[in-house]
Amino acid sequence: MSLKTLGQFIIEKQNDFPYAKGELSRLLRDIGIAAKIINREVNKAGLADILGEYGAENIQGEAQKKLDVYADEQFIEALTKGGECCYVASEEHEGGIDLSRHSVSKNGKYIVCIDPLDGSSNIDLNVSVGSIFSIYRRKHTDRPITMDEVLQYGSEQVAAGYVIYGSSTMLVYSTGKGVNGFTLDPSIGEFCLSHPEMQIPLDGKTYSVNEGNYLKFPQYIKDYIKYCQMEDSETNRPYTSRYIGSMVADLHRTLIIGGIFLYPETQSYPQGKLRLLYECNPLAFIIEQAGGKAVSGVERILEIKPTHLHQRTSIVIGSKHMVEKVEEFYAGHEEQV
Ligand code: P6P
Repeated sequence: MSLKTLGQFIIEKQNDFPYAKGELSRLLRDIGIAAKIINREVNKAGLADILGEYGAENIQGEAQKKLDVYADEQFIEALTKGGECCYVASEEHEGGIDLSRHSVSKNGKYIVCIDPLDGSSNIDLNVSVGSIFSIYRRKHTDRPITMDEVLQYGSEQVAAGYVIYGSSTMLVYSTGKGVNGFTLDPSIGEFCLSHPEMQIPLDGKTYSVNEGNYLKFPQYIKDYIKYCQMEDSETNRPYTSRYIGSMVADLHRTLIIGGIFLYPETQSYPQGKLRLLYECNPLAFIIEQAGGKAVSGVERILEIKPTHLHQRTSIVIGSKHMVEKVEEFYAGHEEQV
């Protein structure tokens, strides 16, 4: 495959959007630039004094590590300078950041929701972490941005993607016409197309869930986990259990080889733990574009009505047939109630 950089690919695909004037292309490139800068720091985190508690706490009440803050700053800076983004909702900020007050961004057409460094508690353990982004079109450019413009359904995303800082650094994204993966070539400092037209297998042999929460799961989830563990050669069971505890890493594996990832509601997180706007919606968009499925248990993730920036949801996501099996267990449970 001849070398094709992210920039070349974005421009080439711009023709997929007849009315595109290049704004989304520039926005995606801005995100790619931030990812390369963050990658540089993530890769040397063990060396720099960037490890350790930053002292502050983010709105999740979690100790904010310096790398979280650094990653957030890089995305905000790249999006502000790029001028295509008028508003950012970030895991690291309680409220959104209205960039439209900056002259360069006042006509920005896009709203970006980001988890700048997901799984950052794993940084000190040298486990893969990731950045997740979700892009919406601003609905009204003739008035100040309102929260209802930010709280759009996941199905209204114009683009979404993630960066995984792992054994190699990859950027995987979709603009609604399939999923493409780019691997960072450090020798030239470019993301290069390495995984064109990614498709998630309809079936997999891996299930991914924090089984430490088993006793707190709803009954239909407990029943499904037992189903995964039962011997049945026709359906390749028992499945293999794999849980990294970094959503981007667990989802990337699921996208590549198939499988299912579950973070159900528990007593500790009655709405589920993972965030709708900047974790579940973008990853659900990607997985659906790759031929998979993503539900909360009761409904399609992309059809959940957002009500606030840091809203949580339960999620079951991955290979289409595996998610449908969980839905059967849910329906069966509903009948029993
Ligand atoms: P638990 C990381 O903190 C994160 O937000 C996701 O990346 C990950 O999937 C999940 O939380 C892990 O949560 O409760 O299993 O440690």
